[in-house]
Amino acid sequence: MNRSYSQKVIYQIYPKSFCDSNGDGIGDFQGIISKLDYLATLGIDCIWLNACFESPQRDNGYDVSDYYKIDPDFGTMDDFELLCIEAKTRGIDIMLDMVFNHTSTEHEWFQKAINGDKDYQNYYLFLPPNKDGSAPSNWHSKFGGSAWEFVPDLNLYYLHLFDVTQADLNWNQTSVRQEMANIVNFWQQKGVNGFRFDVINLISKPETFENDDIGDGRRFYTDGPKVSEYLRELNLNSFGKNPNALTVGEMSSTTLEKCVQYANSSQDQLSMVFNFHHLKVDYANNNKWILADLDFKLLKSILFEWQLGMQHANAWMALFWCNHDQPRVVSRFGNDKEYRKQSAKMLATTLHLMRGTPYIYQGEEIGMGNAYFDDISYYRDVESLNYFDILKQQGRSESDILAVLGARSRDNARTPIVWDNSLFSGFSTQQPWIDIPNEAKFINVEANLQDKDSIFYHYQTLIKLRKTYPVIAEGAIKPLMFEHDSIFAYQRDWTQGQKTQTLIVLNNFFSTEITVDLNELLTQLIDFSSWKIITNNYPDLSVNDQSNTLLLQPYQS
Ligand code: TEU
Ligand code: CA
Repeated sequence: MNRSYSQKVIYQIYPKSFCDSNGDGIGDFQGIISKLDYLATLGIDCIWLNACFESPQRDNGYDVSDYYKIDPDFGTMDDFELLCIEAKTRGIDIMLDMVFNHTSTEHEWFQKAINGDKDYQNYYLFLPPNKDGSAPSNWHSKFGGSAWEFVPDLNLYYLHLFDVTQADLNWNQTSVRQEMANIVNFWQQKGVNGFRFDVINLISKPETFENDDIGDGRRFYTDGPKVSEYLRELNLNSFGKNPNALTVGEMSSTTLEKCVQYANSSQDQLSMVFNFHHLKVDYANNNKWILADLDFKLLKSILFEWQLGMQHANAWMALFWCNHDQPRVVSRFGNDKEYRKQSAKMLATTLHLMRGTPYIYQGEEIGMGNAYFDDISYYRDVESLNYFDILKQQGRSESDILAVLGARSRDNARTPIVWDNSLFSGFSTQQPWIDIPNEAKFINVEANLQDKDSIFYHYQTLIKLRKTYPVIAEGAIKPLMFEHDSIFAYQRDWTQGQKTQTLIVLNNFFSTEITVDLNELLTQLIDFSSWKIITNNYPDLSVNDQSNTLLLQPYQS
């Protein structure tokens, strides 16, 4: 079945760091409005706005205190509605971030609960201590420490899988599920068609809470038994009635089987899913805070496993390298020193021509890299600040921890967009909430727009290709040259009646001394004569650094 959104490309904006219009050093909606023509030039179809409802900002908006209000840092409801109108006049839809697994402890529901209101205590996971006074289970918060916080006045613990100020909601309560549907419907009535659901596969908690003696507890609360039931109900009671709805679920530590279920072809739950397995291939024993080199074969096997698995089930997935929680891909999997431009383009081609919906994280389209902050005073992210202390307590040296943060901290993705090389990079007129790394200055939007061979125009080309060739939006995928230890290659095939299209995508992932003659490789694969090269970085086709080539067999008459 065709999916209306298979040709779409979604651009993720972290509002705090995109563009500041009123000189307070914090990005805002008026700032985004001022850059909509830039995004229209790129050619994207939808803007995913990271969490922007009223929040104490302990986790930069993923701690919501009011789902019906825009956080004043970003502007007013009028500013939001103007953003929607201005985006729509450019053919761009808006996707909002629905943080439904937990609320801020400053939310009125939690405040009522903590003041003794039993109905609202049932909105959360409040549980009595064990007989020995210990927490209901030994689970860890993903931001470090226990996942339970004791409230002496109530003699109860509450669950927080993330920060202590982010209390998990009890989706087993019908009233909670109704509240969530009401929130989606409120924003749909304002013309919002897109919804990203934050860690939505964590909402089905177990009936009983037991200790995890082999892990941090995630195996007990991840992909719980009622996730699909809750998603179907939310679909029926809110976005499922909207023919233009586009929904994506962030799936934490999930499985391919579960994602096939959540994003199946009947679309009774979500349109598509984010999964993160391909972004753990440089973790040593699955630990984000222990650096390991990119395991390229593992990256290929995971991406192709998911591509083939979702294809086989006719389910749909998001395609992404970066987001606001991940280090920047050109620094992580590319080469932001000698081959920034080539590797950024190569990574974009590898991803954008696969089967699924591509997401571009703000700044990725101009090759922004990690911040590499070398002092803890530059960091803002609660997860990074917590782990700075935790890793020190574990005996890691400060220089080692800063090296790890420099590579892995979520703040790497949250530095302000560099629009030009002026004092505050065209982001603001004063010092931003988080530093703009010095070496970033020469990587800016203005320079990209002036360079016809820039990373920006390569992304623009990829977006145009997706809208031009059905083989990209709808075609089947199969791996090629899987055993090759530096080429990432695959084939796409599409047929409609008498029309066929075949696309071969070859990417040299490493800027090593390996001289890869794509020409030679291609002739091994295909009969060159009938093929049209529609884009490549290097006309001679034989490259020894990071580049890519893609070919398309034209429509057969
Ligand atoms: O992230 C889910 C999540 O697990 C993150 O903690 C992320 O995977 C991890 O930091 C990578 O090391 C979502 C949001 O995207 C994130 O910004 C929020 O902090 C988190 O949920 C809690 O709402
Ligand atoms: Ca501002």
